[in-house]
Amino acid sequence: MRLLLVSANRERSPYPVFPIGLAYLAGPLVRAGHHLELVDLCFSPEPLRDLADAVTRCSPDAILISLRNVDNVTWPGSRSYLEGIREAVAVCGGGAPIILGGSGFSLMPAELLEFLGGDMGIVGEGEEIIIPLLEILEQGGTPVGLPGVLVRGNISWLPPVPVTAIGAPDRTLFPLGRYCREGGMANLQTKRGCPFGCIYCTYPLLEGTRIRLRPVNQVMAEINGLVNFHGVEYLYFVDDIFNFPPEYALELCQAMSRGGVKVNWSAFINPQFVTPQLMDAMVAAGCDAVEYGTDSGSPAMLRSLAKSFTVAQIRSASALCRERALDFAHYILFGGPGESVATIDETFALMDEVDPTAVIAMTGIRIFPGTPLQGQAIRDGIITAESSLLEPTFYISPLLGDSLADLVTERALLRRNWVAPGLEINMSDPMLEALRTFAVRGPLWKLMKRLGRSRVRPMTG
Ligand code: B12
Ligand code: SF4
Repeated sequence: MRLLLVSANRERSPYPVFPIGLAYLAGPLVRAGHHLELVDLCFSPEPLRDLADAVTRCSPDAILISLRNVDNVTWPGSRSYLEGIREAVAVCGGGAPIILGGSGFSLMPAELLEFLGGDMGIVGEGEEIIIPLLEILEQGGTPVGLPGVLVRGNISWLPPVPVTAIGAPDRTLFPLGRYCREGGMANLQTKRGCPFGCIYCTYPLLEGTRIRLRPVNQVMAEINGLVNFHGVEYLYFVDDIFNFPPEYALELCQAMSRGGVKVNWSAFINPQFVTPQLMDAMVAAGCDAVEYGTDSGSPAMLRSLAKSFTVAQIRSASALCRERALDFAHYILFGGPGESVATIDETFALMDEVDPTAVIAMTGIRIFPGTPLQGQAIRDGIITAESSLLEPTFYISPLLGDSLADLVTERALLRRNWVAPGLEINMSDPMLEALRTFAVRGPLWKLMKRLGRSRVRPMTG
């Protein structure tokens, strides 16, 4: 079949992110004998016109649209992408069947199919199930009853079947060089799944709770290809948690060191599973920055959010970075159940003490269907069981309400290393675009200490 692959993501903050999810579909589709064309809307000045042109040029038998993000999960500076995606789907409509998929889509598939107007969708991983789905379409059938597939007019679906052997993405069709130039890095994945249960988190819903690892030699082959063939200078591991299980992370880092790979990289890591040995191995393998999904410095809030680690582990994980002069950021989520002025102060105090390169603070927690936070928000009267969560909806501790923004703003403005995207503290879209012109490799927050306070916009209304 002639297939048009559409990457609908146009978000460039904090930087343009290579559409690795769609690239994961490309290999199996080519091997199944399909002819692929790509339209990537990220860098397109006139996305709807470019999309319409691509549909006319390609004359596809099916159109596959990847929805990575539905909104920017940021409060109060919230941005929904749904209207733009709906327009894109409309431009594709009227001819070939439209198949939706991607992490954004998988969070609320039935509502999104209804709202956006596609013909069918795949919930969760797409690279295996897309093949039988297309076979059925080719034979003139309707793919009702395939796991993870929902069809307009028949939107109940069977649970997706997890991919057993995760392969490598096929990046051939995609503008990898441009993503590296403008985004500062390429991305790759070594595993899927997260066995933890933080109350707000969608990752276990998207990837499952059972960890599936890729063989280290296959990851090494992908890294070598990216570095030696594509000239990639910086890598980001998109794994939910790079250092879990820690033995696997250690094995991969040792393989990277042994293989003499000349590349720097960063990843999200969990403070509970860092050891001096693993940290040394990561640094030896080229890691030059780590991001901790810390969420809070308050013991009560760590419990409330069901984090697996303790304040003591945040302290020791931070010390391990400082001792190695490794740049590190703590990501904080303010406003969860039980957040109060006292717990906010505990977090600021802990961050002052552990002194990371950057603290990235989000205020308010986006509520997604199927998370324990949704149940909590219903119990607290923030939403009802019937509330649609398509538009960005946030849990904000009833103890604080809208004062949360001012409380965090006041405190963050006093500190040089705090970034609060929703409050535009030390981060705005123009600032990010400007910084990227300096050809920075890796995450921009690494520049925090060197830049000092470069832009401040207090929330004055
Ligand atoms: C790593 C990551 C990041 C990194 C990316 C670094 C990098 N260089 O790649 C960073 C931290 C920068 C980041 C930023 C953001 N992220 Co993010 N990120 C992730 C994460 C953890 C993994 C994404 C990934 O690469 N997965 C690996 C690929 C292989 O999986 P996949 O894309 O889902 O693709 C599979 C399926 O979805 C499906 N599929 C994909 N496309 C298609 C298409 C079709 C037709 C079909 C049938 C199937 C299909 O098949 C694929 C293979 O199995 C996810 C959470 C998660 N666990 O999924 C959040 C996630 C994607 N991010 C999210 C968001 C919101 C953002 C930001 C907007 C946040 C912000 N305000 O900064 C930005 C946007 C950045 C941008 N420019 O787009 C949301 C998106 C959903 C939503 N809520 O809107 C997620 C799901 C997390 C969440 N909060 O729920 N992110
Ligand atoms: S926040 Fe991290 S550890 Fe917690 S469930 Fe999500 S991915 Fe897993």
